[in-house]
Amino acid sequence: MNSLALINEFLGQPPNASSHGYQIDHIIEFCHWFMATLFVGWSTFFIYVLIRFRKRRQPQADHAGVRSHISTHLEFSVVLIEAVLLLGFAIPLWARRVNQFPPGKEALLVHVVAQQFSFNYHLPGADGQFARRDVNLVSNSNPLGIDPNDPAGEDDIVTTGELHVPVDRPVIAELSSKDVIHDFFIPDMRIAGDAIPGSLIPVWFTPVKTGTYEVICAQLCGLGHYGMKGTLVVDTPQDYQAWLKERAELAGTQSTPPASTQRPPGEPTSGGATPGTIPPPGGPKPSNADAEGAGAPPHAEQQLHNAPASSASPSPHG
Ligand SMILES: [Cu+2]
Repeated sequence: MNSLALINEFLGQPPNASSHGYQIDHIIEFCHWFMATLFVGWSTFFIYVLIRFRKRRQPQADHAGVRSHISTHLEFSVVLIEAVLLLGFAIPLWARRVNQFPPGKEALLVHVVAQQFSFNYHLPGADGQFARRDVNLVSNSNPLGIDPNDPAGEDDIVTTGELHVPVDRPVIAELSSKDVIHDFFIPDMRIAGDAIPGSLIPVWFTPVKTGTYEVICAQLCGLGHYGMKGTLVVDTPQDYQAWLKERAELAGTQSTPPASTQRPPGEPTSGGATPGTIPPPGGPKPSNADAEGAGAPPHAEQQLHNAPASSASPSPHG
């Protein structure tokens, strides 16, 4: 595979970081080399024909045309190679991706809920149980509509924009969307799947290299599509446990509003909007908006719930 890797690098493909990615790289490389060979072959033939059958040399047109069968054999070979590529490589590879999911106990299951213009992640926490979600409970401080009365949700972890996963463990991401069709795409993991409202679409991958990778939306989903990016951090198992602990601690502070002393200096202690919420479009401007806008450090709670500035716009049209 490495001998062929040149063309993928040339086309700007980032290095693979997942266990199945090399198979996808291999087929992309083979297809590109195959197409490059065809391009050179047919171009050479075209130029040869232009010169060989030019009018000066061939004043009298020959209506019988080509008598040799070389081109028939060539075309048949191309069809055969394409059929082998499709039936022998592409379809079996695709079938393994969609039919052979890792067993539930072994894999890390995460719900990915896309929205204009960010990705939210829902992890089940220590009990392994996801809380019930209800679209009627969705608010700016509860982006996934998690039922606060469901005991399964007490240890659930919700993050926006950044997801951590441990290395060498399969990850199953169940994709859905709150508004329009998005596409959860992690180029380094060689994985992509549409996030469609009303559907739950699972995709899976096993990260094999620690690091920070870009998550992007691969469906034109609105005016803010260009900014719909996130981060996947592949941690060592120890770092992943530390992140889970940190998230669980942050989640524990969710229900308690920050004491007035925790507010940034200059911010009114009461009367403003609740931290972590965004006023509805056209609604009154919160009195602490200026203080927040002036670069005051966000509360931990806001970090947990709020999407990045580009995606926190309350307008569904961005
Ligand atoms: Cu999108």
